[in-house]
Amino acid sequence: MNLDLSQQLFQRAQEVIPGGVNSPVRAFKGVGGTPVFFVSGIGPYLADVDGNHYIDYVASWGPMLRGYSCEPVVRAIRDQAIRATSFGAPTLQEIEMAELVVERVPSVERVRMVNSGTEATMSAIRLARGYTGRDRIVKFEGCFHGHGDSLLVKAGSGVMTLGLPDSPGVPAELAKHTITLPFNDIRAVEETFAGIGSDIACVIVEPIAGNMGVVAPANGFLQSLREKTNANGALLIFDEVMTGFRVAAGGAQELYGITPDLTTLGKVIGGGLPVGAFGGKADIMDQLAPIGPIYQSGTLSGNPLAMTAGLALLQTLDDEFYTALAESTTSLVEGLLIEASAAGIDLHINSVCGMFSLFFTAQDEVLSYEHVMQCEAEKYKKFFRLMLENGVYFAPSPYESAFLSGSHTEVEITQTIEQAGQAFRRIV
Ligand code: HOZ
Repeated sequence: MNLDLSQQLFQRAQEVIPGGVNSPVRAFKGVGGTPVFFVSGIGPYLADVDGNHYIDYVASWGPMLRGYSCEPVVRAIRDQAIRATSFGAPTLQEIEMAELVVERVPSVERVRMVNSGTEATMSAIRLARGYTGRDRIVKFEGCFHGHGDSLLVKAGSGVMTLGLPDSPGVPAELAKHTITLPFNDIRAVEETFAGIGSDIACVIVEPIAGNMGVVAPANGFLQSLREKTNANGALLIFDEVMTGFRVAAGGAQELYGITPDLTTLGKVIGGGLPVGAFGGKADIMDQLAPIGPIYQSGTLSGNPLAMTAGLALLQTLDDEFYTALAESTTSLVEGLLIEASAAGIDLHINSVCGMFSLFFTAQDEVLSYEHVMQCEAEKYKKFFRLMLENGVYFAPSPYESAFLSGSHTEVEITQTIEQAGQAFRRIV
């Protein structure tokens, strides 16, 4: 495969952009080689600057739920761009988006728009601290909630990919308020609450972890978080930046039947444009300025371009869509496992409707950061490179989720399984 132009662009980018990228995982440090520079996408396919084509499983890290260049989204963006892209003032579109979120996401009675998942989680943490009058927060190993200071402690995703410990620049005085527990460890949660429960402002969790690869909640884990936070006057925040509108219309909270106090949402609700949101119970959300004392704001928040694009996408997502997405995920996962077994490769795949991760391991289950760290990341790197060379683009890190869209048909799934079979035989 010829990647000459991508290589040239990466050289040029490194002169003016730190590491040549605007988000670390994109630099391919987790998998080696040169990042691919893309020019266009249609459905499940991407095209790069060198004219190569790929079946894509990154989906812009989630939001391309119907694939690239989704017609209603493109039309909505074009029509809105002609009118205006931003006013910094209220619009009808932001009410329609808020109404849609409130209607579909079970725990949300009020919602505020921001511009990224990071902004959403930072704001939700501030709100939880302001509402409870407490400073301490609990998060889980391997869960990534954006790069806000309080949350960049034992975070997954990019920091795992690059093998970085906690980031310099986060004041120790702030980091000391963040308590990190093992994901899916109910006993650790119980012990923590037994010790300092009355100091905890909130527990924040990805209800399905997606930033150490996909790790679903063990039976009873989310329920235990709900019970302990309720009993101790702490808030429960579900970070549904990845899972919102993806694993079900109402996100993971609908799938597992657990109602958090606050929910953070991200890129999906912008249809691929930069958006985030946080929402929850009315009495908590109404503590925000201008009616409450807790401050949060943003010029581009709720801008009509992103709202219109997001609405256009979300309005296409019905029950049939989720049923079909779950079925194609199962069929791809089953095919990959059959090929791995035929090639003599130890492979475990975690998946939940449209999200999946390949763990090269003989472990029967991958339920925690510890389990993830026991997997053979080197094999993922080889797998990634072989798939890329053969026109299939997976996440350039062993610690990210792969994403399927509604535009992946049997054709792409069969081709992916065939390519994977060949790759597995070469990495034994
Ligand atoms: N770690 C991010 C997704 N979970 C990567 C985002 C990006 O590089 O765009």
